Amino acid sequence: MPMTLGYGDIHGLAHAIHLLLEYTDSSYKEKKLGLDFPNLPYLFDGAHKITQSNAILCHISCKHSLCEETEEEKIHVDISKNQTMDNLMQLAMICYIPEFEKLKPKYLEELPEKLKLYSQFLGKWPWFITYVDFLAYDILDLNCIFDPSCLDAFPNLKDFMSRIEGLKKISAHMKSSQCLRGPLFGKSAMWNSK
Ligand SMILES: N[C@@H](CCC(=O)N[C@@H](CS)C(=O)NCC(=O)O)C(=O)O
Repeated sequence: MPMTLGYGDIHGLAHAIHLLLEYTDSSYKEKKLGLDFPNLPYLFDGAHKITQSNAILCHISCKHSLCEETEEEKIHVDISKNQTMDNLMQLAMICYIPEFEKLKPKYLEELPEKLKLYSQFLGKWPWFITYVDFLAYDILDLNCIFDPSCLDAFPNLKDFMSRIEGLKKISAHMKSSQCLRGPLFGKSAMWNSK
């Protein structure tokens, strides 16, 4: 039975695999993904082939009329989705480097200042906005796994997390085997890896 190689229309990481498959006379076919910017994750929705996690979230959100509407909402969404991505990268960065144990105390020391900004941004509102609620939940959740007491000083963020977890469909998903609670990072990470 032929193997199937799936990748984008680029040289990238698949070239060496192609060479080896040819060299070993292996029987294989290619699944051309047709992605503009091949990456993971990707979402295929009918004719749409989408990469970039925030573009995927935005697409799903717009399909369900959960998109921001006013100029103020658009700015709010843009700021918060980029902020959550920055904070996710900061956490991922320390988790992937060999000096993880050395850098962890500094991360933990700076974490309350970062969380304070989320707390002030949310203020008295029940939600951030649109799909940003799930991004904000995710970064807060990751930090709670990293430091379980990190939200103790921020009751509005704790309440926000409970509200997300209390949504009927989210609560059911979290109880299901489909909900992947870990590992958080890939094999080469120094913390919470495969
Ligand atoms: N900015 C991209 C980053 C995607 C990314 O770095 N994906 C990682 C997995 S988390 C990957 O392995 N990409 C496949 C690749 O680089 O070939 C996004 O938000 O989707």
